[in-house]
Amino acid sequence: MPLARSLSVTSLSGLEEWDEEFELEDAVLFEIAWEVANKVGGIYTVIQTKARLTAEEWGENYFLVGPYVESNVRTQVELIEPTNPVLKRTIDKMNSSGCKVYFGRWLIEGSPYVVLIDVGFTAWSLDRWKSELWDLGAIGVPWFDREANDAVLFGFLTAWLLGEFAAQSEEPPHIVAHFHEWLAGLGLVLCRKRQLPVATIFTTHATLLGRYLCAGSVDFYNNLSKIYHRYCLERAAAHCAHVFTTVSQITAIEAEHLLKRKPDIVTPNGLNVKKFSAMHEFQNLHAQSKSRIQEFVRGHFYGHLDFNLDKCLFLFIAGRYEFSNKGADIFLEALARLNYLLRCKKWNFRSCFVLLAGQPQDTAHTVKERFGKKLYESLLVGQLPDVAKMLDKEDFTIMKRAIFATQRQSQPPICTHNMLDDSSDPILNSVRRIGLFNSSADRVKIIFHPEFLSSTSPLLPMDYEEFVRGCHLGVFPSYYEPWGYTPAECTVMGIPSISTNLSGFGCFMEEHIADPSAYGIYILDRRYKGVDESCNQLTSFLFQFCKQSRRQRIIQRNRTERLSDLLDWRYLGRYYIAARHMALAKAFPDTFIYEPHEPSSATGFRYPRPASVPPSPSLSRHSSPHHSEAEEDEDERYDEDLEAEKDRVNIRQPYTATKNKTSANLEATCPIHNQ
Ligand code: G6P
Ligand code: 1S3
Repeated sequence: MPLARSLSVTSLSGLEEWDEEFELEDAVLFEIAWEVANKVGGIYTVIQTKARLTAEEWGENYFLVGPYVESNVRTQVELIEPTNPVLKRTIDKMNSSGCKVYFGRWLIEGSPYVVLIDVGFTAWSLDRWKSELWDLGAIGVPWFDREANDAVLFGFLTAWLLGEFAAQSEEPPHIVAHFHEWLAGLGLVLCRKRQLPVATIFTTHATLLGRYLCAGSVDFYNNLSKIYHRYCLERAAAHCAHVFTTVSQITAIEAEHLLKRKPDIVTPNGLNVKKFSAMHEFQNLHAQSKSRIQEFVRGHFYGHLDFNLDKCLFLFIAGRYEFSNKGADIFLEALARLNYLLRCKKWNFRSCFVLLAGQPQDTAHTVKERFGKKLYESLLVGQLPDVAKMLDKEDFTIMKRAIFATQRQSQPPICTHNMLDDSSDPILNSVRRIGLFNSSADRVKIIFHPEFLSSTSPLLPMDYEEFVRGCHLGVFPSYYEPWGYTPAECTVMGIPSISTNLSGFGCFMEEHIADPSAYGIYILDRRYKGVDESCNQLTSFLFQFCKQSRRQRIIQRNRTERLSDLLDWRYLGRYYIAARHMALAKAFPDTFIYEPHEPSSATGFRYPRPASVPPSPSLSRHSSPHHSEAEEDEDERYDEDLEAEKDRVNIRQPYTATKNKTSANLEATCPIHNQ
């Protein structure tokens, strides 16, 4: 009995309506990654945020496949009996043949099914499988590379799972298997070698060589023995896939040169955007979170709080600790230059980045409580209080003690933790070199919090999301960044950010927004400028940002938040859908046909420049929100502009796809599309 599944995405206010029906028949989707229910980095975010949309589309026929990690399963997965009879037989068969395979629901939005494989349990097969791999493609995996050993086990086990699933099916099945990153890639290679009835997709989120070549400080020679065989696995998967994808245009270029295959389609990363019913709710959240950050800063700088916290701007950088790849090097240098400019110009504000909790406030609370009690007692007996007696000797002693405690001789610390490798830590060494030590003359203060943020931390009890909301600007001047979730997360929370034209996110926004900086999306040129020039541009972005008034910042945040539809999986998920249709058509040409539309005259959707912003031809000069009465009407005019733009590029019909008639109008929207 054919299954008809339909996907209806109609609620994207800013972008387009998209309502389509297509039949996938009995097709089953497996999405395979080492980061399924196993947080290591950005791939986890991709899969976890996309799950709801994919589960809506594929329903009972969507299965994520990842490694079994007991600690993760305990907190994230509800283990259940397999619901699909074919999959149940498959798992039973594997488990009776010496494997340990679990089935459950991943407790995230969309509650997708997960198949989790305990690779350690089948380690007894490692040598045999490695020798098979050698016979297959002369890829030799050394014994000491634990990650690559896991990749071999995971690869053979996932290919076993898919092969067994096909064998257990009564009718010839239509399986789509989407593999992410080199760690999962071997399963794909084996599917093709064994000629399984599987339409395969391989997505690379970064290339191995790209990452190594860009990270200047990585110990290249001592890592040489780990690079080549991993690269071979990655390249084999890219070449064997029916459809090969990367997460951005910039990584597509990298893949073309380093993996020698041009991606068939770019599948940009989205987020699960939650809209507030009240338009300005996110502004209130900014104010609430900011006051908690202010409290932390008050505590960190106690005894040195000679600046007005209300005029303090909070800038931050966050991410995997790859000092130069993530651009922490040029951020620190730019902060030193900004400090100089602010000191010269005597601007009436300061800036901080990454932040801490307060103490003197406790004393104030204690004295207030005691004061209130005496006031209450006096009123109870019907007398007005004698103000001279409201504070007694003990109150004064407590207050004096608090004041003495705040009189510190040393500067406020840079780092919130004691670092084991203090003398070799690249951030601390950079701070020493640029001499930003939080002295009272410095207009730029630095706090380094070298740990993941958590609401249970006694130091700064905030989750990352709350922290981002309370800041003013996220600064991510990465050199190597295939996509870059950090600025994307800022955008959907209405917080402006700086990214670069070497990051997938930066290039994507540049392509889709007429004047990104007017929307609080500052894109640094790290591709065509030297380091010093880029650093000057970054300093200029920071300086211009610091010069904005509160009103301008509020307007800019509103604009930033308006872009969130662009980053929603409900919009970006279409590229994954297109990749799956392409793969189905290539693997099962008798059942599925993929027909891209003729290229249209549309040039792709672009957010227009906000009405009140004068044209800014130069990338290095950014447009601040105009400070005029006209801003009051801006929202209305913006909507009109957007409607006009939508009509111009005719974005309401991206593409439709049906069984035996899969069609696409991808040229208008896909960054890359080589059929
Ligand atoms: C939000 C709040 C306002 C507050 C403002 C502070 O917009 O709704 O009440 O004044 O944030 O903005 P700032 O950029 O100075 O943190
Ligand atoms: C990679 O994680 P990373 O921080 O090592 O994959 C992410 C998800 O696609 C991507 O956002 C990021 O740029 C890559 O670098």
